[in-house]
Amino acid sequence: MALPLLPATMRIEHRLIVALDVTDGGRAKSIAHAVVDRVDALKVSWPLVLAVGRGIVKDLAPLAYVLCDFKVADIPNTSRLVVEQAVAAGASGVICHGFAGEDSVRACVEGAGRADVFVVTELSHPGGQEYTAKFAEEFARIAVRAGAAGIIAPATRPDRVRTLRAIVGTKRILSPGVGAQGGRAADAIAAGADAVIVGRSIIESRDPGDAAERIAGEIRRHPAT
Ligand code: O7M
Repeated sequence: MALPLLPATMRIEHRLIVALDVTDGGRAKSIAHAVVDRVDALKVSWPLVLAVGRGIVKDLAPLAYVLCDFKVADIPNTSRLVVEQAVAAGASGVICHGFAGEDSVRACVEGAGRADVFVVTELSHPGGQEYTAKFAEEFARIAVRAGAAGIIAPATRPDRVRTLRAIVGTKRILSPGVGAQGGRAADAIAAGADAVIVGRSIIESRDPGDAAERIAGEIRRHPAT
C-alpha cells in the first residue's frame, strides 16, 4: 500500500514535540489526537514499537510528522538498514547516536533520503554527564559534517544547549528533559533550542491536550532571546 505523502522536514511552529512513551497503541493514538494541534511532531520510540509493532508509525504518519527515536548506533551498514526501515514504516525523522562515529551518522543520513536525521549529543539524565557530555561538542560537529538536520541536546542543562548552538549554527536543536527530569521549557528555548521534547508531563496528564497547551503557552510567553 502506498504511504501518505510525508512531511519532508520538520516545521517548527509550537516548539513542542510529544514523546509517546506508552505501550498501548490505542492510548498512543488518543494522546496523538489530543495534542496534534499543539505539537510539531510525535516522537515514537522502542517501548511503543516493540509493544504494538511498526504499523503504529504508519497509523500516526497521516496525523503529523513522526520522529522515530530508535537511537541508532551500530556499524554503518546496519545503521543504514535500520533507518531505511524506519522511513519505510512512515517516519519523517529518525534519531541516531553521535557516539557511533561519523561514518555511522553519514550512513543514517544516506539511509534517510529526504527524511531528517537528528543526532544525540549529550543525554539529559545525570548519567549523561559521565560520558556523553565529554564528547558532545564533537558529536555536534559530526552532525554538521554528516549533513544531519539537527541534534538532541539536554533541556536539563540549558548552558550546554547554548554551547552546542554555537557549533551547529542554524541546524535544529531538539531538547528533552522538561518537566519530569527537572528542566524548564522556557529555559531550553531561551538557550537556543528550536523545540522541547516532552513525555511524562503530557502523557501522564489526565488531559494531555491541556498539558501540551500549558507547555506551548509557557514557550509563547518566553520567546527565544
Ligand atoms: O519528558 P520525559 O522525561 O518523560 O521524556 C523525555 C523523552 O525524551 C523520552 O522519550 C526520552 O527517551 C527522550 N530523551 C531524553 O529524555 N533524554 C535525552 O537525552 C534524549 C532523549 C531523546 O529523545 O533522544 C532522542
